Amino acid sequence: MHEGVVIKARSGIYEVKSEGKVIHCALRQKIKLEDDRMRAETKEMRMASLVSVGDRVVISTPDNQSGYIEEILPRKNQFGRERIGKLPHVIAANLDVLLIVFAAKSPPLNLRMLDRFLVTSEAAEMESIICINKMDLVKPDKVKGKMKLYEDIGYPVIYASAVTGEGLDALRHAMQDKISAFAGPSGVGKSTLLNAIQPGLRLRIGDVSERTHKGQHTTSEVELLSLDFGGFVADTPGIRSLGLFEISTQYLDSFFPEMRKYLPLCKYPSCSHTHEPDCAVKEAFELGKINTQRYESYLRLLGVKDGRYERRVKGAKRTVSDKERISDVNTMKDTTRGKRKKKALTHRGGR
Ligand SMILES: Nc1nc2c(ncn2[C@@H]2O[C@H](COP(=O)(O)OP(=O)(O)OP(=O)(O)O)[C@@H](O)[C@H]2O)c(=O)[nH]1
Ligand SMILES: [Mg+2]
Ligand SMILES: [Zn+2]
Repeated sequence: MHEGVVIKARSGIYEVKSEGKVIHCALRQKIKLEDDRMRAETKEMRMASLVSVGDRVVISTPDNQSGYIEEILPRKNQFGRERIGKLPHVIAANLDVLLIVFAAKSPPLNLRMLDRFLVTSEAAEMESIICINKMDLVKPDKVKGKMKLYEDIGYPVIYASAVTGEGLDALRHAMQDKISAFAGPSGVGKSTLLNAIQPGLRLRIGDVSERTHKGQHTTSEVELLSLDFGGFVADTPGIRSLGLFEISTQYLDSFFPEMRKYLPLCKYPSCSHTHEPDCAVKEAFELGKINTQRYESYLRLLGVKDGRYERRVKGAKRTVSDKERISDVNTMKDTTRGKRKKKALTHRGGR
């Protein structure tokens, strides 16, 4: 019996890297039967999430060439997407770092979507690094100005260009000796960057349609690629913001690092930071300590329809009727939230 990491999964055959060798493994029937983590309508889908790239497994190798997966070890985290009408699909498990890649331009830099990726990554307790690619297409200062907000929150931001080579060393440094994944919308240049980081990977690259500025979903399979300078990286297919794992609204506030320090100071432990009195988060927002865009992202993810919130200028009326209704329901239903949130906070610590 050996331990290994699944580096590729395709039609029921898993490539497992163990002690420097790659062994093609099948899954023991007993695991398939025992597993109730995922109940899918079709065999393929179930397989896709039962064992995923990045999973640590115990294998037996009767003939040294091929083997069996005997046990799947518990995951420390998982990154994946929702699919309309289907069960969620785990794209990669046990990631040390999620590199969230967006383009400075073409497709346009969508910060709302970036917030969704960041929250998903926080929820999975992965380290997140933001990478803004295609810096060759823009005036750098403008984009850097936009991104300062994220640097202030504490997220590392790497500015890159696969064309000029900018940022490639910083990316290599961030990935070295880690299990990482490149995630982000389609067409932002994830595969192109990886090809530039390690020539020889020869990942397929797509065109960004000039007309729609939308990517074409060129990458479809996920594989952990071995890095010459140490570590593994997964190139993942572009994910539409809609397709990210749903995030529980219960802990949503703690997935916004800049809100965390204010959470214990709200009067009500179950505060949704929308309409409650003595809310430390809203107070911080009013004082300009929490960015409006980010607060609006929070409201949207909470389920507020338009996610707009205007700072209370003297005498001005707030526009929060939708959220008030939603958070009223939350407050009524969920009395244990504060306690659990505190636990989550201590556990996660600060950034
Ligand atoms: N100008 C410029 N173009 C780039 C850069 N990086 C990638 N591109 C182009 O952007 C397009 C999309 O690149 P891909 O690497 O296929 O994008 P992707 O993120 O892997 O897309 P999916 O696999 O669909 O998720 C290609 O035409 C690349 O040549 C860059 O730094 N600058
Ligand atoms: Mg790709
Ligand atoms: Zn509050």
